[in-house]
Amino acid sequence: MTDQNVTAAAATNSPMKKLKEGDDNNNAVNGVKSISSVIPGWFSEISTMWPGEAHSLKVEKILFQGKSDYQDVMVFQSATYGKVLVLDGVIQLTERDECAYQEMITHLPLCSIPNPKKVLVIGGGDGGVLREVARHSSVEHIDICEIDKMVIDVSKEHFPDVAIGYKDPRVTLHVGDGVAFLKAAQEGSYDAVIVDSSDPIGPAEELFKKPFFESVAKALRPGGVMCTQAESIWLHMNIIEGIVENCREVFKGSVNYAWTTVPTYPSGVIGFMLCSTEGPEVDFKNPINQIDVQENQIKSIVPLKFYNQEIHAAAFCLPSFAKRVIESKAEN
Ligand code: SPM
Repeated sequence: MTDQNVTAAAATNSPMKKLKEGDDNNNAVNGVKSISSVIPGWFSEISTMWPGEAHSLKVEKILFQGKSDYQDVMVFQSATYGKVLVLDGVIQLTERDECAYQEMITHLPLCSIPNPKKVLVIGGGDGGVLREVARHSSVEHIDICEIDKMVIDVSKEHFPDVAIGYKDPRVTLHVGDGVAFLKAAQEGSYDAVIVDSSDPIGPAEELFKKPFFESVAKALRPGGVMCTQAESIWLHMNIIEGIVENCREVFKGSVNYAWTTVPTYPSGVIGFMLCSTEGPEVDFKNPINQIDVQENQIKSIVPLKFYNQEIHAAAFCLPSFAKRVIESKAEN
């Protein structure tokens, strides 16, 4: 394989033609060139964020391709992971393993504080985090601020079991910039803020910077919690170090790193930064809430597939190489 082949396969930022439902993967004219030319008929996730490697999925059918004001959006039917949502060439979720991410990013923070009532989701336009927040009967109000309406619309059409979160009557959707939304938020008004972002290249870049964390901390009540997507210990220790350093300076309560397995994310794992503001102490490693399986306000919601109390506690156990770096930045 030449460098030229790889570059061609990685050209996922180029404008894409919107395809009709059912256009298939063998039609090279209809934009299918965005699918990998490294392995024909497969999607390869190639990025400068994980140089020298590319996880690939066999494509059965491309269901949607479009370009929003912010990014390229694609949905395809894979041979082994169900439907796949891709933004700017990077897999955001697959039907088969999305539970491992959405359940953990939501229940790690919400099971760690007593009676969360008001929750803000930044990003998360697919609705999966909303679906998970909806499992908490103490919650009275859920705001979500997603910048890209195309992600919301495409998710409602192609991922109804994920976007089902929007059906919860406690949800208020704000389409707009999460950074601006948080700046304008009332001080001390949220019990929890969940930042379900894409990677720090593209529209989500600001969500990894210190001023953003300062806005989050300001919007939280004393002893309120944030959980944010915090990349992979195998690929991004430098990014993680920066996040931990910033969070340690901003959040005066607990600062902990947890992780989960997501087979279709690069390196197969992804982490979360969990922080609390000064106030009632939060022990993230020992969950205090059970999820009430009987009381979902959305009737057809699927049962939990991944999260349980044991995996909650285990998520904070770090391999030694990561522990050394993370704990030198954050001692808890
Ligand atoms: N609600 C699901 C949205 C997913 N948001 C996170 C996506 C991260 C994708 N990149 C993973 C790269 C790991 N280093």
